Amino acid sequence: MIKTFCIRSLFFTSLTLLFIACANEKKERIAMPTTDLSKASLIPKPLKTIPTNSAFALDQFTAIYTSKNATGFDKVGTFLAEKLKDKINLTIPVNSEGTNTVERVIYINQSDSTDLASPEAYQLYINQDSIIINSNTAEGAFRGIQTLRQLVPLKSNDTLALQKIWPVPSGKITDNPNFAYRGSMLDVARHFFSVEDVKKYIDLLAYYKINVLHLHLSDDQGWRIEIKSWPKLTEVGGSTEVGGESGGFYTQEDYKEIVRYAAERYMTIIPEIDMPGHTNAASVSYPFLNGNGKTPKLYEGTQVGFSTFDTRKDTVYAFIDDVVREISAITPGPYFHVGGDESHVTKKKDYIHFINKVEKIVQKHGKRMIGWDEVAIADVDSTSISQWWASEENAKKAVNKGMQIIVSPAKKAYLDMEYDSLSKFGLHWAAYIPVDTAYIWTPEEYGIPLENILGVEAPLWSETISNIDELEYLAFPRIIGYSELSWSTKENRDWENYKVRLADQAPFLDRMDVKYYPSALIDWKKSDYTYETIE
Ligand code: NAG
Repeated sequence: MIKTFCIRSLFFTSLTLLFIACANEKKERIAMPTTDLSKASLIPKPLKTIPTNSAFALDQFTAIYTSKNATGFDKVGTFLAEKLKDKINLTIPVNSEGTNTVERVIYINQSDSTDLASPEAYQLYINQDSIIINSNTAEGAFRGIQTLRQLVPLKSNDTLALQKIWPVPSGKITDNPNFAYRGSMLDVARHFFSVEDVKKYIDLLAYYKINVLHLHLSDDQGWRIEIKSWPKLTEVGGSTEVGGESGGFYTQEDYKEIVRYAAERYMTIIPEIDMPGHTNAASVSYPFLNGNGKTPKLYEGTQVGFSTFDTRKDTVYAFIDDVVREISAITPGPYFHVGGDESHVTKKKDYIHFINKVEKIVQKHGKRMIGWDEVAIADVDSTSISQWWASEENAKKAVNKGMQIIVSPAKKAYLDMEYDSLSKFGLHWAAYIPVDTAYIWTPEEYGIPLENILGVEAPLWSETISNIDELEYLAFPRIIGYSELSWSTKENRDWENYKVRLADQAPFLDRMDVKYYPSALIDWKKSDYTYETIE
């Protein structure tokens, strides 16, 4: 028999949480299975996990309460309720008052503990009758509920299933990311991806606590974002893509929608306009931009390094100023990526002059410049950031300039590299990157001092993929490993242990209709103890 008790009052303050519940009858405990939270297939692996070997009974008598007057916490609660509804079709009220059927509560509580000083830190306490997520910020709470989502079983055992109870393993998790920057890049220039596709990718990344999506918005083959002062960029430059399909572009409203959607998931969007090389599509639209004085044709191939802006013309910088201004105005994040890679036909001194000038433009519009590792040969500021992808020498130059570095070694972290010689999509100029190679490395092993490492990013170039299924084939499951590489400490990472947890992601990925590269998840042994199906 289900007993009820009433919630008399519920007060949150920044310091304490006061919850007074009174049972109008003595409660009978539902027999919960013995669990072992430390064996749950969580990715990325939390910093510390202490199991207490019982379980929280998630059912229709559960409610979510969030700290009052704490910015963003109510939305985090609603997000959790929506995701639970999607996963197990259970409707859980959020901050509803006056219900007398609540037996168990999930609190999402703003704390001011100094232990949780870093913005993404959280604690997750799972007891028999309550779950408490503590964090100082809504961002930390959001990361915490991703962990909780992974702990809710899709199915429970027969008896509990009959009672519509989903047992959540009990214990205490204390968590905090190792690196603040955990990203993926999507090349929407070689092949265009719709707003819906990008949103799906964002959703998947957020589940694994990735907090940056870098959009490569321009290249030789396409210009993908509306610039109101230079409309031909998209009218002409957005009209095609690799292979000659019709391309596409984001209106500024589309882009704002992507930014809003990402922000709801505490993810920063970084726009990239690649220059002075990789600029054929811009120069087709406005031929004065071109460094060789000729009017180029639209390009549908996959070569790199043949185009450049004219780095000596003032009108080129006036153009760049407009582009950076318009994009910066609709980008709340602190970064603007200027590309800077493979400018093979730009003279070195022109390249340096160009990057120096463009850095000032980016700063004038209130952003921090990021560039591919080549930018370190210019006189860049220590506040700018180098994305190391190829040259160790350039990485050293960046370190000597005091710059922070995003670690994206093509040999390990390029999602467009083939898994092996049988891969359906991808390239292999840097390496074949099977799922284990993608995971078994550390961002620190390349001699970049730890204090210079901002984080890790896995770029997905799109020369060989043209739809979301193909994108997912290259990204999944390797991106899940990059999330652990950037969130979890070195001590907490172990391939054999990870491999089992990764295999346990299959039910989630299937439910999300992700067309992942299969062998890793199908062939490998899943854990005996998967929380997708507690037996
Ligand atoms: C590099 C290019 C990129 C290309 C990719 C393919 C960088 C920074 N530049 O040659 O334009 O799509 O490889 O793997 O990666």
